Parts: sequence; C-alpha cells; structure tokens
Amino acid sequence: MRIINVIVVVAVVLAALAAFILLVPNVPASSSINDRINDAVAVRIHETGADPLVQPYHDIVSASVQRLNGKELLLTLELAGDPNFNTLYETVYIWVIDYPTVTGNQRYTVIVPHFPPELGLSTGWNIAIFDNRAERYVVPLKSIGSMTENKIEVNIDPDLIGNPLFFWWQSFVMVRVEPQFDRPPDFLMDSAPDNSTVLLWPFT
Ligand SMILES: [Ca+2]
Repeated sequence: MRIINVIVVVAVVLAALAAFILLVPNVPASSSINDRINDAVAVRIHETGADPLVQPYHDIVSASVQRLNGKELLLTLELAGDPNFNTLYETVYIWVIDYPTVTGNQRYTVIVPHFPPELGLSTGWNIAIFDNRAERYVVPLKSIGSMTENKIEVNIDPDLIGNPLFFWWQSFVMVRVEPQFDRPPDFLMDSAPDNSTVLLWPFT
C-alpha cells in the first residue's frame, strides 16, 4: 500500500513538472536595460585598413527582449539615430542568448546586419540565427523589411532557439569593414548591458 502511495506521489510530481516545462515557455515575459547615450566607441577586434566613424545609430539607448506568447519573441534596440542612414560599412545588431540545459550551456546568436548600397551586395536589412553550440545557422541569412526610425525590431519564433523556460541575453552593435564573412565583425561599437547579461524569466 505504501509503495502504491509513493508511486502515485511520484507520478503526480512528474506530471506537474511536465506541465510546468510545457506551459511556462508560453507565458509572456519581459526584460529590458537602459544604456548610456554617447558611449559608443569603435573598439577594434581585427586589424583593418580603415576605422569606422562612430554614428548615432551605433549608440544603444535601450535594449529589450520580450516573449509575447509561445510563438513570438520580440527583440528591440532603441538607438540614438536612424539605422536606415547607415552608409559605407556593414552595421550588425546582435543579441547573444544563453541558457543551461542538462547537457551543457546552449548559446544562440541573433544577427541583424544592414548592408548599405556602397557595398553593392544584397543591400538592406537581413537576419540570421546561429546555433553556437552546434556551429550551424538555424536561420541562414535572409532579407527582412525596413526598420522604423531609431529602432531595430525583430520578431522570431522561440522554437528556433529551443523555446527555453528562461535565458540570459546581451546585445551588441558591431561594424564590419573588411568583406570577410567567416569571422565576427571588425569593430565593437556599443553593448547593452556593457559587462553583464539580462535575465528573461516569466515570473518577474
Ligand atoms: Ca549607448
């Protein structure tokens, strides 16, 4: 009799845990961080032939990540200038997303590059999502619509990043001067937060 009771309790606990894991990734959640204005500087990562001039659209004013529901994750950067005025070099807006799993840390990078007409490539706004652990793109580079004034805003399906219960994120603005696409961009311009991460968690 006692063994049956234990089995029933274990079954109830497992069912509750399964419901928690299935339902919580659908609960709306919001996280944001403000960043100092006029703190963007071109920090060199690779040796290049030129330095980009710091522009208002390199400067993050605030960053946010919101889970609207189980199918929409909204990533936003408010900037000090209009990113549609980007000229000369590729400007890249990035969110790095981290969360633990039973088999180790999972990391995804959401990459939103803008190619100005001067580059003569596929100009305009694009998105790609990279699975850093598997070292492969879950979303290869594809074209997206224009950004609204002073804002980067992309909406992704959380299933693309494994639909975690919670995660930590950090956002970056980078510039690529050399057309070398098998490595990160050449300059870091701004980040938010600068030296830490923000937690997206549905119960705050
Ligand atoms: Ca800033």
